[in-house]
Amino acid sequence: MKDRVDRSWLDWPFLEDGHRDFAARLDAWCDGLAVDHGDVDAACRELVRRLGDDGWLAPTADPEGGALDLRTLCIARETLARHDGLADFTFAMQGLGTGALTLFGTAAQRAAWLPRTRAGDAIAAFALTEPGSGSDVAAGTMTATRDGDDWVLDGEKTWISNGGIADVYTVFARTGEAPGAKGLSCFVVAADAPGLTVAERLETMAPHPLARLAFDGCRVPGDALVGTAGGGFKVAMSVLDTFRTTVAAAALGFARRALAETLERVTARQVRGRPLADLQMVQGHLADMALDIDAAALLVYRAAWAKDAGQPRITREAAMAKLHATEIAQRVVDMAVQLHGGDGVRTGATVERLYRDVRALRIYEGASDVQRVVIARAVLA
Ligand code: COS
Repeated sequence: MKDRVDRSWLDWPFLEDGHRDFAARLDAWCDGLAVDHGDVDAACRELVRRLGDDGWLAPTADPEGGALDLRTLCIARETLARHDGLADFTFAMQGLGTGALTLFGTAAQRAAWLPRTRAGDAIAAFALTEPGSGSDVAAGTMTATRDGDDWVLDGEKTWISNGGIADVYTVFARTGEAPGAKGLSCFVVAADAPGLTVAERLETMAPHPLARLAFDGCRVPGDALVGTAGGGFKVAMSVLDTFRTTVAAAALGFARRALAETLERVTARQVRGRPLADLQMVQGHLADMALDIDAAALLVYRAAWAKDAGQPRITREAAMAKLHATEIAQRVVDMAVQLHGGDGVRTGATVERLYRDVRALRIYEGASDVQRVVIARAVLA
């Protein structure tokens, strides 16, 4: 297929030559990526292995601690999502699952896990959501209780991506310093910790490893605490500020692929002897898709650039990027399906896959209405 993907954004001043080079190399690497998704656990393991072997997971974690290069993470997710949603997923989870360690971990915590997750030798997961608290993180009820030098974790986490195949989880639990947001703490928990089990595997419309986890007297050593006792909410929010921006980048990748597929379709498909693209109504839709994509990309790389330039918090910018990019990606993909006609809903068609892949992005890591809450608070402050 003729490559119809717009890469002009790579020339934007938000980016440096190193980013442009990274994007070109990863794009070329993805051309050789053909992983069978029949068994998602096996596919994810293979993708982590291959991404790790070829060095692509390096930007997901910094064993020295400190900030990650958010523009690189966004370029990686956008590029991977454009080629293969599961490749994007595996990349993202290595970063989200270890974000608390990179940003808040001790040297020993970082040394124990980050070289392994960056090499693809260990799989990471982020365990925040509970059966009774998704959007309202401060309402989490899972507990962590001091017992001698150890902590004992009791409760449940659900919708945990990589649940079931992860080697390490960053887990948020109530340690009781205060009610609500100020009484949560973060822990790093190895998957083989006694008392941690996978209670249920969850199936979704865009399959990936997902589970409900049970912690039943799960004992971890005192040095499993990440950051300070009672500081877990801020750990979670700081990690989400970074990774919400990357969710927006993944949405952008899906949208760009949808537009590229659509351009191919409307130039090849004939109506009354002329390409579909000659119809003004079709051109109008193409214009809307391209405009939506550029506007979202500007928000994504504005947020990433602000973070990399040293802005202490990008809560508002990340929320704007996530809200807008995920909403427009849904619209763009939907229009791509529409312009493909019957072929758009045919099982196995690229746009049919994108239609399923893009939906969850408006829900996870802060649903669209949570992003509106975050933006409104920033605007009102
Ligand atoms: N970075 C650092 N600190 C932050 C922060 C951020 N992004 N956001 C909030 N905080 C701090 C606040 O400053 C406040 O601390 P102080 O009292 O010392 O000022 C504290 O954390 C509590 O903040 P707030 O009162 O805003 O918390 P709320 O309980 O009202 O929650 C929302 C705010 C709804 C925005 C939050 O719970 C959220 O993001 N929910 C969605 C979570 C999510 O993404 N779930 C999916 C799970 S991951 S797949």
